[in-house]
Amino acid sequence: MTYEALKVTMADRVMTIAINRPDKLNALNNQALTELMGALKSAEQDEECRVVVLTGVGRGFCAGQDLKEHQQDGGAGHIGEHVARYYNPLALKLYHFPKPTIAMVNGVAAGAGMSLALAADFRIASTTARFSQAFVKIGLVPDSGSSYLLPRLIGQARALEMAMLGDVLDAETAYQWGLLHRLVDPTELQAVTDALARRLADGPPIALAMIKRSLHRGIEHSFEESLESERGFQSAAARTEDHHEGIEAFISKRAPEFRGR
Ligand code: LHQ
Repeated sequence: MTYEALKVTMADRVMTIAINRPDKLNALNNQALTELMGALKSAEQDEECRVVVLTGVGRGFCAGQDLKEHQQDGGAGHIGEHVARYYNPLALKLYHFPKPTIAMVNGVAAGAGMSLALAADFRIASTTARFSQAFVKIGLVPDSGSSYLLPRLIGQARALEMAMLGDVLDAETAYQWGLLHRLVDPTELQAVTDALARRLADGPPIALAMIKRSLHRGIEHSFEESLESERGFQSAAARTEDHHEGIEAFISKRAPEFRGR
């Protein structure tokens, strides 16, 4: 697949999807939205791909919806349709993605661009990153999963403040608030992301996919339901070759080689 609004690369079992509209801080037009979905689907199907890194080219991560294109398309009248067509499927795809995902936040993440970062499993940001629930500034409300994900990550009080004021949060505060897994110097962003991606790529793929589903359920379900759900996942995990490989590697004091079987 060829991309115009993205740069997609594959190395060491890691697919990097970089939104490539740097002049617009990687704001999402219809083309970028369509390509993002296509790239995620191909990462899902590609057996060689074990991890996905989402990032932006240039000084921005993603400034959310391309407001100029949306205005030209006469967007205000059918925002609901636009969200249903592009953003909700994208947020669902990313949140439920069956392989580990990392948002490598190189710069500003605003509006739906911030929502995408929230839907990833990991957020590694450079000190140049900034975060804004920009929706309110244009008279809109959080979408693409922010109303669900943000309070769960930073708590209701801080989420309400971000959503109702739309202020730009600096990376240091975002880190202190628990929004980020790592905060690094811009010069170290790629290397720190690569190291985490490699660790995840070496992990047991089937167990990793189930861990994600299990923790998602844990947030949504009761304790009793979670125990039952854990039991089911554990039984399935125990039937994988990777589990046996993990045990054998432990006993023979060597690193395991997980194959996703
Ligand atoms: C942009 C954008 C942008 C176009 C920067 N669009 N060009 C869903 C469904 C349907 C409709 C509506 O929305 C949604 C969900 C959403 O995502 S709503 C939220 C949309 N995003 C925003 O409201 C953020 C708008 N951008 C900003 O507030 C600022 O640009 C931030 C705070 C992100 C960065 O500020 P600065 O670092 O000062 O950069 P800048 O403002 O100078 O932007 C650089 C360029 O990027 C500039 O172009 P220019 O030609 O003047 O150099 C901006 O116009 C362009 N740009 N965001 N969303």
